[in-house]
Amino acid sequence: MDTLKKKFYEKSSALKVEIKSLLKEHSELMVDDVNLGQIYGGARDIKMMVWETSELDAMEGIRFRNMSIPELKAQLPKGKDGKEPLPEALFWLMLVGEVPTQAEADGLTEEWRKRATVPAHVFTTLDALPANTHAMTQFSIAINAMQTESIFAARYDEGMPKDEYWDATYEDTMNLIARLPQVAAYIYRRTYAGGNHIAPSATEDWSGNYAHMLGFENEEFKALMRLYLTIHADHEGGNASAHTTHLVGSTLSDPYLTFAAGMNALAGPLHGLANQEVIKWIFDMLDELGTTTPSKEQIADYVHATLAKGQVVPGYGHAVLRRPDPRFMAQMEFAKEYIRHDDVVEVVWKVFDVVPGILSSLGKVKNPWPNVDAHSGALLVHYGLKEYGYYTVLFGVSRALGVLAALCWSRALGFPLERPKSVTTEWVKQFLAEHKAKA
Ligand code: NMX
Ligand code: MLT
Repeated sequence: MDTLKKKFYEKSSALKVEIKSLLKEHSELMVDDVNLGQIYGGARDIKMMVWETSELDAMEGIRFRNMSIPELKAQLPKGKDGKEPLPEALFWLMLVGEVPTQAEADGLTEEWRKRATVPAHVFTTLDALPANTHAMTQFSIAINAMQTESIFAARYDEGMPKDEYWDATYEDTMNLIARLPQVAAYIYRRTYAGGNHIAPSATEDWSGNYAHMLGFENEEFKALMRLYLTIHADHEGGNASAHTTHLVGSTLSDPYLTFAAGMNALAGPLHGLANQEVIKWIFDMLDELGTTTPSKEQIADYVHATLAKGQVVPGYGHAVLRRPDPRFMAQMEFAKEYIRHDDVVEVVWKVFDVVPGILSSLGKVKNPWPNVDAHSGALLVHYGLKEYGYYTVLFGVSRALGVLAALCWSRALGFPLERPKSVTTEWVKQFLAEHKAKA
């Protein structure tokens, strides 16, 4: 058994015993109340699942195993740029709760390289799709097509006992993560580079190899990919892609089908697709204004016009966060460090100066600040990855790390089928009538 798997087995077995004993004593203890607004309002804030890999604080933002993004940047093993953390190291941290050594992180790069062979029929399946199929649709189809390789599905079919679910899930997780960069790069090259594909590198880390297969050899872009694939990886369990993965995974769907479901959630414009919407919105604004250096007044007018059309300002607002997203700030810092001047980056920063005030003035937007998607596109455009219809795939490759590490935990801890209660408005009216009668 490899070191990571052994560590995961030991830690998850110990936690399983601990959870059993704490539930034996405290399972009836109330941890939350639910009001009617929450039932109709997208279940905001309701504590209803366990997610071990990360936790979100409305003010401080995300913590991965209790480590903030600046702490990850300082403490995780780095790629060859020497500055940005390796997503491999973050996966290790999320899976076993320990910062790996450089040798352990590099060993994981090597392990994923060994597992990276994508079955040929996945490419044939992609090639059968019309070239204008959205990149996220292609991504979801390709992940489903890879399901033929699922060890979990094969072993379940052979009668695998429950206490081995974690093992088969771990194996699928490792293979799937190892294969995603080539699948994702293939989608980019068939859609935007005339099907001129690039073979994987035998020396690059997971992010560097992905950048290489996309067709980008610039070392700064590879550094950006390490940061990008780290910061998008996980955002606790309640976000739509994570929760979908958790729900579908709870049916014992194998990791391929489960992850594909999560990616279909990520493809929505209120969630991960917002990264393409942001840059589209900026390009449309620049086109309409006929300048790449709009003034703050011009941007404010454009924001008002967007709102007047009944549309949202993409990249702003959040269901949980109530401050600027630290993932936005991390990308802003990257831009300040690496990019001397770029018109689109400058526009993103001017939008940051203008939008919060306007959204606050509406009186209904709970969080007027930028989220992760408000910045990512401008950095990609800077390095030449301008095809924004592809951006959510990058988010998805990263999100695999968090949601699949969490799926390993759910299987190891033996979490049951998720099945919350729904009510009808008729039930609500009846409840209110009874409530009134009692008052
Ligand atoms: N622009 C305009 N209106 C907004 C925005 C925005 N960026 N954000 C929230 N609102 C509106 C929202 O539509 C709602 O209006 P109404 O009552 O008329 O339906 C009102 O403000 C209250 O919404 P909130 O409670 O503040 O936000 P909620 O938790 O419902 O939604 C988002 C959160 C993220 C869906 C919402 O802020 C939004 O639509 N933002 C733009 C899309 C976006 O950037 N999504 C990416 C999120 C991050 N990610 O990657 O997943
Ligand atoms: C995410 O990264 O999943 C988004 O910020 C959405 C969320 O947390 O709800």
